[in-house]
Amino acid sequence: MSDLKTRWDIFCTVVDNYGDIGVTWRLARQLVAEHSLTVRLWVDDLRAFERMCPEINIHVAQQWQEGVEVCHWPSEWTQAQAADVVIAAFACQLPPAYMDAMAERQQPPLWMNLDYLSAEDWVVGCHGLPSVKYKSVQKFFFFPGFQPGTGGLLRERGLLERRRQFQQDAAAQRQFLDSLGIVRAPGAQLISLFAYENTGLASWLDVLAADDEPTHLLVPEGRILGDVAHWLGVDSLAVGDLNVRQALTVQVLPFVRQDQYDHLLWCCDFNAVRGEDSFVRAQWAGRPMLWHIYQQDEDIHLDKLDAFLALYTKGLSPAAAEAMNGLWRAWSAGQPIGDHWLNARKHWPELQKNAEVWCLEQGLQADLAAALVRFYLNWI
Ligand code: TRH
Repeated sequence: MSDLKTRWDIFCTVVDNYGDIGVTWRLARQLVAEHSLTVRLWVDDLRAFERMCPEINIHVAQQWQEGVEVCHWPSEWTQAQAADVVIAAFACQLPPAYMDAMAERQQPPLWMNLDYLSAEDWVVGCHGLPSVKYKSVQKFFFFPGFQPGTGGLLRERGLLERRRQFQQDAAAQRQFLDSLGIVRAPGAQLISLFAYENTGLASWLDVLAADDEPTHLLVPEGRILGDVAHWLGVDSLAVGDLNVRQALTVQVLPFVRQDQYDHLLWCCDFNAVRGEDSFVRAQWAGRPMLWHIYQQDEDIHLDKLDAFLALYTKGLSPAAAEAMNGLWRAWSAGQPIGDHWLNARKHWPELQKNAEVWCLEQGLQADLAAALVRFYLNWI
């Protein structure tokens, strides 16, 4: 596959937060690095991008980053040549002039919509199906997913091996944590917390503070900080702040680049994540985790949550599965989770084993970038 000299265009509109750019940036880099493809990434908002890739110059229309041609998606679209493969991420609307350019090509491009991640069963039936047509150009649905028959998950080559080595290397972990100014108290469990605002947080922090075992909670800058500050009884929090309440140390971290965030997840005993991309990365960390799902209208996110839980807890004993279900559902509903946390702790070795087994099982699937390339090869 590596000698394919096809040109790929990926379109990303940043709806909110970091998931849209997080997924497309990861995918673009991987298509270049592992499949030697020529990739342009069109992004409408470079500021979100800059947070996870500080080299981004938000003032220029075109730049190269890690072999990817990053283009600022202009509000006024001037003529651009359409690529051989066009990916519209998360149902974003392509510029009409670009759609015409696609239709004018002698050989129409492969046009795909890279959809949101869901564990629901219907995804298997819809993955790869034709969607709408624009003139001669057919669009296809491409669904990431956890089950065979879906497009899989983003996973770079050798990721799980790198993760395993890092988790076995105490010195490398210490060096990494040092680089972020994290000095783990002896015997403290490390927890990372990346979540949306959550009224259930206080009950969790109460329990962690009152625990016999120490906890070091690492909170990257972001939307949950207000709730953390409220619980601590401080006006605001900034990067580097360290607060101790009984057994709980709370430290605010900077927003780091994606690779560093991976290493942070690999160091932690437990990761609270959100959205889509950090959720997947926590699974690759192979450690117990908690998902704050992105809220959608009419509570359709709750179906997604339950669909994932059904798969993820399949190998657990009924008691451990119940504990996980309780914890995850309460967290995503903004309800108190203190008791659910204590309940989950009773099943810790089982939850640890399950996280590792789940990760290895998912690692057997073709990764999403490889599945996209395979889809293209089958299509031509
Ligand atoms: O930021 P998110 O909530 O993003 C999204 C968007 O809201 C999107 O519109 C929605 O559709 C989707 O959720 C479901 O969460 P996510 O997906 O985890 O993206 C965060 C990205 O930020 C991910 O790529 C990891 C990255 N990241 C860093 O690079 N450094 C950091 O320090 C942290 C905390 C995250």
